[in-house]
Amino acid sequence: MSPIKNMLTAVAATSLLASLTGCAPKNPTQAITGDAAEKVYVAPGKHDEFYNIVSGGFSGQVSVYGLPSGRLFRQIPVFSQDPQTGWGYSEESKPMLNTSHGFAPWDDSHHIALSTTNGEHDGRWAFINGNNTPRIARIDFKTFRTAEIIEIPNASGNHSSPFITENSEYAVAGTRFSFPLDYEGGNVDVPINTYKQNFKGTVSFVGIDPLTGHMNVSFQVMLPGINFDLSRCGRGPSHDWFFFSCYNTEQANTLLEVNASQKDKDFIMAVNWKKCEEYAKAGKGKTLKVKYAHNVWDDKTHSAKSTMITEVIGLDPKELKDIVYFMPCPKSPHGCDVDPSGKYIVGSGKLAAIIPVFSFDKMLKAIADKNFEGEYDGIPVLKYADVLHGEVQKPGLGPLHTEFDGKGFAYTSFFVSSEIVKWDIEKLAVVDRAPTYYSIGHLCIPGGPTRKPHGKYVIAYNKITKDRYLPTGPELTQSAQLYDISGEKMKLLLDFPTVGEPHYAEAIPATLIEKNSLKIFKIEENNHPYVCKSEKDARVVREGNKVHVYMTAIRSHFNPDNIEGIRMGDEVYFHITNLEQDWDVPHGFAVKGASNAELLIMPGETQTLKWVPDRVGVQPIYCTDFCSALHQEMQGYARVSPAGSSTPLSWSTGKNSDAGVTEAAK
Ligand code: RUQ
Ligand code: CUA
Repeated sequence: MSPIKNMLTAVAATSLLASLTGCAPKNPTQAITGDAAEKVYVAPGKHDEFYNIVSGGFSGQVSVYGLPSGRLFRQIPVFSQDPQTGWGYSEESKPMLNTSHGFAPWDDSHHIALSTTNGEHDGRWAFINGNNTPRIARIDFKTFRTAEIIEIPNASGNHSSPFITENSEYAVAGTRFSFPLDYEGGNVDVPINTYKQNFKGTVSFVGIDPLTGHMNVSFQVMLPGINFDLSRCGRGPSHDWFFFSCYNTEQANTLLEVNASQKDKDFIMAVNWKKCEEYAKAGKGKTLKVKYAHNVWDDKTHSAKSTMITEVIGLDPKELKDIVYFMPCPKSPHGCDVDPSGKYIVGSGKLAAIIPVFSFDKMLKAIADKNFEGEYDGIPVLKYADVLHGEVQKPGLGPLHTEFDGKGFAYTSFFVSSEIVKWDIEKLAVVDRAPTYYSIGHLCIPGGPTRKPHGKYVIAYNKITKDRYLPTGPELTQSAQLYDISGEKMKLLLDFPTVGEPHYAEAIPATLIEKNSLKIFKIEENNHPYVCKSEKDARVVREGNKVHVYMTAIRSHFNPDNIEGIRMGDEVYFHITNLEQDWDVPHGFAVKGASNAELLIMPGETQTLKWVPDRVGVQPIYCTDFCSALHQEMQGYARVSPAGSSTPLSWSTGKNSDAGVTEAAK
């Protein structure tokens, strides 16, 4: 949440406010109208109307809630390891977390972007950014799993990401921190105070394959060294454009809270991505040497593959004059949001006392007239008055983000004054305000960033929850709040806790997703190299000090469940295939003393746990997911003998202990 902190301290520095923590609303027990409970009540056995896909912030995960109930359905590990499923621990999933810095099993995730077709939700994928080690992940709504992660080269902090174009042509990734870039073969070991000369920024356009969803870094735009914060694609008439908020045009390298708040205006940057695409295809870019990881999950091999890529196309706006323009925007803008008509761009200056709304038509006209105020590092700067639709006066303190209801209204979150403010886009007039508890960051209206918002609710994602829930030690739960926006006035309906700090979220009608949800993986389509498609193929194979266990799981036993002949110094790979072909029958797998995780294996899937025994003896293996009445019987043993022992390799299921030597060992 550094943009926020940044804003806060800057607020303090400019002594607009004494409070550093944002304001608690005056009336924390705001009256809830009598029908609020009814409006969020989803009766047992009934389904919610919307999925709410919420960024897990510093947890590096995504959480999935139902709306209006606020019930939590799932946490999806993305840039994180998850010991309950084995994500990031199983041999198959480890490559998903590979980067040019090596294995990076954590990140700081801020924004969700749901795939769209013609500017409307299509229910196929969710994208999320990794802010730290710059990455974008794609989650497949068929499985609710992370299907792909791509690293972003020439970037440091991927914050203005992964906002997406109207037909999911591209997701974007803008570098938050500019830094010395070696793309011109230069030296990157430079003094930090040479920021102005040596530090550079980029925004990358990550192409998305329309059929498979597979991503690739199609091109990047090489930009001056400033901070890129947030972004949104144009829609309808502005379809070909992308807008980014920029701060620190002062190019400060220290104490940004003061030094990056010097100028009255920073920029909203407009990028004509269609033109960029044309230039990239016509070979007008430069080939830059880079190194970045591209990791793809395959639902047939049930495994991930990681590839290192070494080149990217860079487009230089100093040479390609008509791809990038700057629009002056007051006071270190954070949110940069485009309304459903695609005609207006809302900039939210963190320190501004107004909300500027830019007109896309006026921007085009100013560009056509070449009516520039000047250039910033070779990029044309338009005149504020020429591109402004108007300013919303006295909206509140600390505007951050804006969503739209599709009925001509915008809803802006105000961190410092802890409220949501509803205003009329054409008239630029405030029509309603509702307190939040407290210090709201992002907000979400179902379909809010599309051409046709589904409206109905606005959800506030708050940074502070003091006094709202039972205490849980020094750290209190993070929180969301649901408001009814079907009438003229916003009505608070529900508080619900979230996992990790909630940043951006989107909500989508359940009907667009539930019909495509996968129930099982077909065992006949399982192409895992260590699959075991029937119990009779279960076996144990030694290759030097590697022991491969081809194991099956079905209610309620493993095959084999007795294994002998493992020796100290061995690496044991348990490749477990879940033979079930019924919905919702995963099996778990655990071995005593494993230093990594357990596994949760879905019907028809194969997953591998590596185990390096640390002592001689007999260790239990067992299922960790209560799968049948005889789940507690779903267990077995692995015997570990001393290094160099002559215990023969043997395996079995269903041989009694008094039957003597096992079949295989005979
Ligand atoms: S930011 S709370 Cu990282 Cu999306 Cu504005
Ligand atoms: Cu399988 Cu419990």
